Order: sequence, then C-alpha cells, then structure tokens
Amino acid sequence: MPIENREINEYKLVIAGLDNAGKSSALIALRKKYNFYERVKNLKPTIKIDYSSFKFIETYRINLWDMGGQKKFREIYIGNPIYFTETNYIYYLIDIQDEIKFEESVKYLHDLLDIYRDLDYSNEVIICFNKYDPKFKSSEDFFDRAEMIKNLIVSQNKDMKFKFFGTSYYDISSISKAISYSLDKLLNLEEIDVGLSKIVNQFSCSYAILYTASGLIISDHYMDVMDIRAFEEKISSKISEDLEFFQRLKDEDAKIYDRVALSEDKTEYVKRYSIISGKNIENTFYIGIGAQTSKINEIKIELEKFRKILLSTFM
Ligand SMILES: Nc1nc2c(ncn2[C@@H]2O[C@H](COP(=O)(O)OP(=O)(O)OP(=O)(O)O)[C@@H](O)[C@H]2O)c(=O)[nH]1
Ligand SMILES: [Mg+2]
Repeated sequence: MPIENREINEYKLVIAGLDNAGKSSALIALRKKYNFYERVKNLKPTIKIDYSSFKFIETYRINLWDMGGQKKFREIYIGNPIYFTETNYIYYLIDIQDEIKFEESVKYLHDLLDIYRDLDYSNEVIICFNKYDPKFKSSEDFFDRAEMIKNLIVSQNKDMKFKFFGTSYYDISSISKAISYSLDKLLNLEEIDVGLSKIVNQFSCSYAILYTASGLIISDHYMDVMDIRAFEEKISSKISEDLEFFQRLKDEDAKIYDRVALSEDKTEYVKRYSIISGKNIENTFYIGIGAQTSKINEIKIELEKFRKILLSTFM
C-alpha cells in the first residue's frame, strides 16, 4: 500500500483558560520535552490560536490548540463553537496563584462547558491548577483554594466528568502527567505507563523513559522533581546522545541493541526495541533507565519482558 494511503489517526487536544494562565508556557515545556519539531504554525493570527501538531508514532498525529485567553479572543471563541468541534480532550488551566481571577476563570470554563455540552463531548474535562509550583505543594492555603474551585465546578456540572491536576512549569513531570492522561487513553498507552512506573518504583530508578527514534517521549517517570531546565540538561541531551550512538551502530550494521554507561555506583542503561506492526511498519523504541549499578541485571530481565507490552500496544 502506498505510504500516503496509510491511515493516520488524528487527535485534537484543546488547551484553554484565561490569559496569563500559563498555557503557552506549559506547551513550550512539552514541546521541548516531546521534541515535536514537526510543524508549528498559526492557524489564524488575528484570532491568536497557536496550533501545533506532532506525529506520535507512524500512525498517530496529535494536534494541540492553544487558545489565546485574552478577553477579545474568548468572546470570539464563545461566539463560534466551531473551534471546539471534534475535540478529543479539553484541558482547562486555572492560575492557582491568581485568586482575584478565580471567578472570571470559572465563568469562562462554564461558557466552554456549555459549548461542549451542545457538542455532546463525553470524555473527562481536564482541569489543571497551574502554577502550582513545588514550593506551594505543602501549602494548606493552596490546597484549600484548589478544593474550593474543584467543589464549585463539580457541584455545578453534575452531568460532566472531570479530572484534576496540579501542574507547574517548575515540575516538568506534573505537566507530562496531565498530558499523558489523555494520550494514554487515546493511544492505549496505559499498560506501558503502568509498566514503566512499576519498574521505577520496584528498582528505585532515578528515571525511566520510553521514546521513539525521533526522540519523542512516549512515557516517562522520575523519582525526583525536575524543572524544565534540569530536564533539558540531563535527559534531553542524554536522549540525543543515545540516539546518535544507536544510529552509528546501525550505520555500521552492528547487531547491538543496548548500551550501558557506568559512573561510580550509578548506571545508565538503554535498550533498543524494534516492533513490526501488522501493516509491516517498523517502529523503533528505546527505553533509557538510570539506576544503581547493583540493580541493572534485574532491570535487564524486566525490560526484556517489556517487549511484550510494546508488541501488544503497537502491533
Ligand atoms: N510561577 C509560575 N509561573 C508560570 C508558570 N507557567 C507560566 N508562568 C508564567 O505566567 C506567565 C504567562 O504565561 P503564558 O504561558 O504566556 O500564559 P497563556 O495562558 O499562554 O496566556 P495567553 O496566551 O494570553 O492566553 C508567564 O510570565 C510565565 O512565565 C508556572 O508553572 N509557574
Ligand atoms: Mg498563550
């Protein structure tokens, strides 16, 4: 079958919220992280929606709609529900630091929910209490604020389902957790996500990351909080380095499918998987893991079992 005719599944995620809620920042963090270099363009510059799109693996494309939140734009969207058709998941960001705007934010959310009701949206509405920076994690005041808004939203919209997250640009995994929630459901990645998180917990790994040959992260779990800069320095450069390494091996036709880097008591291990789908499309995946050296042999055994999960997900 010619490549052009291959079926690509398209998914639409809408990111909305008041101006200054941190939508674009969260997406920039994700973009760096997921490395979706593919295409970033403005759909309609006057209306200020940033549209970006990335191909997850060969057969899936995710389209992200970043709905600029200034009042004049909100009015336009509310008057033109067409923007929201065919949404797979709506993410609504509320700036948890900006108490003065809570009322306005809940009001805009309700306007959007009315539109989604008419469109028969049936997935969960994902609410992110954004700017919930690590330093506020143990703050009772912030917890109470979030609970208050949560109760308000749930009690006034009993016909809809909600999922709540606390997110921050200063904790990259909080953003990826929120985005993974919908991707897991849309792309059936739940088994992968659970499997990888189990490995991290069982072997106290500092990280475990599943990514593709283009460096796109499919699932990642960390022991510690990491902000976007730390992520850039550590993980992102590690991924490019490992991808280069495996590319060189491939060029030389070497049949080597893993890599170990030792440093004192820590070891970084990477394993390459090649999964051939039913349509004869080859998808290459890598799992990178950081752990104590004494645990690496057991981890290798676990990772061999992981192949089964990849096969069942991507066949
Ligand atoms: N403390 C903190 N500040 C953040 C966070 N995310 C974003 N900001 C700051 O919030 C401001 C607004 O961020 P944007 O991402 O431009 O907000 P937006 O929601 O895209 O705004 P519009 O495009 O007008 O709708 C910027 O100054 C960011 O640096 C966060 O997690 N924590
Ligand atoms: Mg923005």
